[in-house]
Amino acid sequence: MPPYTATYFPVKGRLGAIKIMLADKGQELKEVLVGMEEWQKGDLKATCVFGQLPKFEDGDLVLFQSNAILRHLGRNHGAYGKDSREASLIDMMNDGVEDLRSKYIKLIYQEYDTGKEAYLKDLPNSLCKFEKRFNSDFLVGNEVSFADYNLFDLLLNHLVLCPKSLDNFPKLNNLVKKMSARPKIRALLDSEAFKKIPINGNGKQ
Ligand code: GTB
Repeated sequence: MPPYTATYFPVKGRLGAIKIMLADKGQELKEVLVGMEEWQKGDLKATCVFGQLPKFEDGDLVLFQSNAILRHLGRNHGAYGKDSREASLIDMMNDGVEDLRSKYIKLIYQEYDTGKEAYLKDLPNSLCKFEKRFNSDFLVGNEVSFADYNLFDLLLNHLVLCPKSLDNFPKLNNLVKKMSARPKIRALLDSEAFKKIPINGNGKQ
């Protein structure tokens, strides 16, 4: 039996980075997909701590909040830095990824038709903050962390939103290239199951 179960909508959304990290760490994931009709009945929502998915189960530990899930997996699979100093820096960078993801989600679900041009104009101001942090292939230290998986997933979404979005960011391009080349991540990205899942729930990408 896989140790981990994730319950989520049939989209990459906030589960994408978690799936990429688990694949890279050689971990199996059982997925429970929830359709909107079932969700709108409200029974499952009522059991979710914040009324939202993803839900993540590690044995009898039940977690909500995608970033708490990433941190949990980072702690348990050696992707949270070599010491507490690195862990704090990884937290900081992951909070930055969350800030950009929130803007991306707002664009996709609320402003896609009216706000895409302004979003793309401002995007370099967000991306340059990450670009500046790379002294190696990773955001912090010399090992992959949960923040790298999270940023990588979000950059993949941005390359779909605008294929040229990383053109002036060699270090972000390097992250995408290196992460995509990790054999277990490559296998996930190339799998039909992963390719066919939409990024978002409203058909926008
Ligand atoms: N802070 C939380 C986290 O990081 O986990 C945010 C979780 C969240 O926004 N969950 C959304 C949700 O549960 C799904 S992600 N929405 C339902 C609700 O609030 O009742 C965004 C999303 C929305 C819709 C679809 N869809 O239609 O398939 C997919 C993904």
